[in-house]
Amino acid sequence: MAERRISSIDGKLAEEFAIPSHVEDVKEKMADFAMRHTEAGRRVVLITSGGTKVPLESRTVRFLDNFSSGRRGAASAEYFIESGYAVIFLHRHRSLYPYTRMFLTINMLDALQFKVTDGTAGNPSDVVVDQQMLPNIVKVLKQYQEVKEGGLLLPIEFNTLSEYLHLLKAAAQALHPIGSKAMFYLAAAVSDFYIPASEMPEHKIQSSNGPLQLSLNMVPKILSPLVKDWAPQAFVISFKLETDESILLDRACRALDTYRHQAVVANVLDSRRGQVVVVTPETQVELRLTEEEVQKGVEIEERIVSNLTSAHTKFINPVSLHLPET
Ligand code: PAZ
Repeated sequence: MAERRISSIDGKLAEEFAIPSHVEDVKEKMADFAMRHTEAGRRVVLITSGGTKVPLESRTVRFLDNFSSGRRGAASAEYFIESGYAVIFLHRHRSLYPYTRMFLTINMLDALQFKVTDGTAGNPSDVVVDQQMLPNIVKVLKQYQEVKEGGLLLPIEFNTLSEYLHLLKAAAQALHPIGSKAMFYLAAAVSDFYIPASEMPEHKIQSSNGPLQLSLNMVPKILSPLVKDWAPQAFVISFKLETDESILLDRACRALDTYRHQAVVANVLDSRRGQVVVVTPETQVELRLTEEEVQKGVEIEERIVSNLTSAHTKFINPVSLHLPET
């Protein structure tokens, strides 16, 4: 029964979601990355980040989108790297990106000037950075360059829901050989609904036809084959977002019951920057920043990553219980 469900999700993926032409190349890249870092003694985390776009027309003019900025995924990538992981960053095109995320609201051209020598500005090859406009730029640039030199971050972009689903499947298969050394940190906000290609109009929907009624199908629950089939030994963390706090923990527990993975990070839309609950089959641990920590610039992602990397260590090396012989 379970096998039939898994293969039907696979079939649905192939039939109803356009396969990106570069998926096999990306899979090979991810597999090489994972193997190289595992051989060097590192663990590998696959982070998904950002929202998904669901097209309404095949020559897409309009689409359904969601709120996710990608900040959680981008910040977490930095903390995972700091904790010794190599990171595959499967993110939505133009969502927040590790390291550059800190400077996104700044107009770069306002932060750059031609160097002034002897009272004259002008050698166009001499550009200086106003470090007041880009706080911490030197520290962040150093970190970024070290990460680049160490090849610790593999960025992979997606845009549409179809791309996301196929690339996540490819990632899971690429990480299969490294077994429990792989972590999946599924922080992207993925649409639950879509219009199948067979039911999608080709051209721009005309407003002259009157009010628009949409009928959306359910997106297949890809966590199921990921956990059971594609990467069965991996440490898998999903995220659950609600706006109604009263149903959050119940939904998180239900997800764990259904998919049998290792943990759910549960959060509420309005408080997600300062408070989450890490739910496992045995525990519910609340992580919360104090007002003082928020003021100091502490980020909740640092706490989430610390909690999960410790849990991953225990997952890889379960403590065997030696009972005294009687
Ligand atoms: O991307 P962001 O930093 O704005 O928000 C993070 C988040 C709320 C998308 C993430 O924590 C999350 O809960 N993702 C899963 C959402 C869901 O499908 O329930």
